[in-house]
Amino acid sequence: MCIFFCNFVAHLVLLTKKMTILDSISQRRKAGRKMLVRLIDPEKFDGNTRCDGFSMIFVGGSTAASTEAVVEAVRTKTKAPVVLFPGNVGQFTPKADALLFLTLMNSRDPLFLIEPQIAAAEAVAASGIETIPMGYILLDGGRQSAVERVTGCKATAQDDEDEIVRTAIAAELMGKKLVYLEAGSGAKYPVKPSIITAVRSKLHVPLIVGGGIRTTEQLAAAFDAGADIGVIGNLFEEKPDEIERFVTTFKERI
Ligand code: 1GP
Repeated sequence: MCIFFCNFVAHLVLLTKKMTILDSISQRRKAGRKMLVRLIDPEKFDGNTRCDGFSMIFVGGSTAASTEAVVEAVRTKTKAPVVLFPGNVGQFTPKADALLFLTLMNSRDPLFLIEPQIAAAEAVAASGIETIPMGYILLDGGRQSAVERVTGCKATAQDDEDEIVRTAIAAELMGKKLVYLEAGSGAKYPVKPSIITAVRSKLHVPLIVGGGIRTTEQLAAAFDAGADIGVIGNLFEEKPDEIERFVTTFKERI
């Protein structure tokens, strides 16, 4: 009798518990669905920035001082979750749905490896925002990225597959719930599908890929190789008309 009652209560708790952003990412992954994310740099946002049609919106940039006004404005333009992808501590706002609490895995500088996390910790914890630990791995995309410029972090060469795979495994072992393979904003070429496949084969958590994706073929190749989430920033800023092509092309997969 108690077993039935306890099970019933447990189910009720599960049903009434609000699904987190991470739950919904994991659920989509299990269902074989992909996610198309638009990255909005707060410094480039204006009233014309299209926010509908995406699985999520990431807000963040390498140099912006804050994100709050943009997060609030994005909210009025879409029902999709708005997730912070911060480039510095000042970009934290409790107004977003979740925060990617990231570690720049290939940095060797405590100023970027641990100090921003400690500086933000109290405000983040007190806000109660959903916080998703993420291992962020910077790869060489053919030109110096803003992340490299700002942090001095050396991007890992894409032909060093073993090092990239080891770094991704280490991220998961450290408790990261997401891994992001980043070729850098405005990269000349995106993350190679072979790298994505190699990392995917060793990873259990969802995999995000971004940087330099400019065609639906490149995004399809990333998805086919095992990326769960594709992030596009520059292309949609430069050519807003491309958004419709991506949304239409991937509507059956996202
Ligand atoms: C940058 O991966 C994102 O952090 C997106 O890159 O702007 O090149 O699409 P792009």
